[in-house]
Amino acid sequence: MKTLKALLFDVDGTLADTERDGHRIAFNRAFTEAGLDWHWSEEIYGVLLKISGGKERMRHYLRHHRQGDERSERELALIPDLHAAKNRFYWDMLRKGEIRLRPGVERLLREAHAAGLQLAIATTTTGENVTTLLEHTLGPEASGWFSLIATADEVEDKKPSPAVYHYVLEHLGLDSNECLAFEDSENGLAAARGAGLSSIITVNDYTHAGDYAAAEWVVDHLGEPDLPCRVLGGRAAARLPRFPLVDVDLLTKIQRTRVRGSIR
Ligand code: XBP
Ligand code: MG
Repeated sequence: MKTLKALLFDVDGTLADTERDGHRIAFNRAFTEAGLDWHWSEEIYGVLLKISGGKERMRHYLRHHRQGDERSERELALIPDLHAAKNRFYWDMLRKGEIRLRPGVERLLREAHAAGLQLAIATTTTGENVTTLLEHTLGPEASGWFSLIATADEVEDKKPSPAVYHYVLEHLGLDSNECLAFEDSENGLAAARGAGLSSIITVNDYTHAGDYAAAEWVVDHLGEPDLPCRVLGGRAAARLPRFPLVDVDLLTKIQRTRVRGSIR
């Protein structure tokens, strides 16, 4: 029987609330620095988040939110520089410790690593954003806990494309039945599912209203001993009701139940 061998983690919104209080702020700083009158409110950013990828998101904003603006075509050419500036501002926030990991993330990473499970990252953001986040939340050695960090630097097609998950499975040499994915959004769930993976969804303020019926387990966060998670749904939820937090024991049960086919 296939056993659980690896946990695959999305980054933005899953490891940390990097969107509203991280990338969004950094985008706005880049816009101001460039002398642009663009501003992404919390509300508009929630709409724009349906588009994966910061450059793609800016392109979408220009095409769909500033239609009729004759400057838009000229401004499209600014996107690569704006994206680089956004990342500089974002790294600055990470280095200052302004973005923390979500509840249970460090606990689960440490527990899984100690239990001999492989860890991998599957994200649509770029590599330096991931390594800087890991370094400034978990310490300089934390990137080394991961067998593979797969990002937009390696895989061009962004979620909901399953490409990044296919890349991870291929490079780890694992079957989708031997892994579980951690995601926070509909795009992320679709990407994981497209690669045949089961997912645990930790929703956040931007993603809680999504449709996660196809996920195994949907929670508000991974949970801590003094901060139990709230189970919001998922196909395994009714069968495994007594888990106050997401740990290796629970994940092993979810994976076994899935492989035996008793949930599907
Ligand atoms: C989230 C994204 C990214 C980030 C910004 O990726 O869609 O675009 O919002 O990062 P994931 P970039 O949830 O897969 O981690 O500017 O580097 O795209
Ligand atoms: Mg995400």
